[in-house]
Amino acid sequence: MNDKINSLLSRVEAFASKIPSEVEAFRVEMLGKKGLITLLMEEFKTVPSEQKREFGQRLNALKSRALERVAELKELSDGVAGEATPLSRDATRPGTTQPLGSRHPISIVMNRIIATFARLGYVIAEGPEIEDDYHVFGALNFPPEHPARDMQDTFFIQRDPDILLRTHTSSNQVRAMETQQPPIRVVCPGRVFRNEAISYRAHCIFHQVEGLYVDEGVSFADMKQSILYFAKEFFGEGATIRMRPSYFPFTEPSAEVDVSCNLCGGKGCNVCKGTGWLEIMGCGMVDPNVLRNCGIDPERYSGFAFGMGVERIAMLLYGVKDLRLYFENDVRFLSQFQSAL
Ligand code: 2NL
Repeated sequence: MNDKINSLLSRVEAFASKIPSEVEAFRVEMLGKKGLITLLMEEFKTVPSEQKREFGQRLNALKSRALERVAELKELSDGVAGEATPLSRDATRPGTTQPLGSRHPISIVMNRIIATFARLGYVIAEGPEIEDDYHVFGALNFPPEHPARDMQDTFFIQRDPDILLRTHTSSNQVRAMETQQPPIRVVCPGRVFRNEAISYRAHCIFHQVEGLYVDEGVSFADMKQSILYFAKEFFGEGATIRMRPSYFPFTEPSAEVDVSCNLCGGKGCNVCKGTGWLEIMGCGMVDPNVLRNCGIDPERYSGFAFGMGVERIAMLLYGVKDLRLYFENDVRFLSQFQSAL
């Protein structure tokens, strides 16, 4: 056993070929299934137990040395003349590029909405996602028994009926009015939370952009023209809008805004469900009670406000049929969206 180990060890040390096929043949001869070292390992089982310790250590050293030697020679054999140049050694090969990340489609749409209103002089106002009842409901003229104040519709924090996740970003406009005097022009982008069952058209977390303009003599006509400007900037010069009467606790009068469907040009398609119109936002003249609650004199000032769901607009814009795609972060979906903003 001793002699066999010594003889194999000298063969391992003496072997020095750099030709890949020879190195491989040597590896098989020594370490293959029926290789010399492998067979010696088998033979080791018959060694008397008092010699097992010594031979075991020497055999293991032999095997490691053989593995080491084969690896060394394989490394040196890379690129030897007569063999194909391995890809890893081709210095003229172009480098691998790291794939660039892309912005989330909701961020892209949100940034575009903000940029459009920024051109009309609106500034961004942000605030907390965890809010108190007053800034989300109280100041906005929600009656005490309004269903939005129910556990069914709003997420409350630790059963405290005063602390909740904001259901709209209007709370930031309330804060803007509390801390500034008119003229006020703000847009409030952000995440909002509603206790809803998740489906292709609803999620319990979504994004909103709301806007508010308060000054002397602000009229419904100003609101209509500002929203028309937004629609043309956002959906294209050919876009037109229409308003339908609606109701919100915080505005009077209130309206839903539709934009002409640019997919079918108004003829009717499956996105606009044959109507030629797509609903894009709600709006209205700020209720005098809301202005008063926020420390602004409704006898002197008036204002309009609007709010839109970013997921909804993004679905219309990109023809996405299932809103849940925006929350799954599947790279195959996300990498399809490109943006400059
Ligand atoms: C919608 C409708 C709307 C507002 C939001 C607002 C904010 C203040 C005062 C008055 Cl501080 N109004 N915001 C007004 C009308 C509509 O949103 O459908 N949003 C997704």
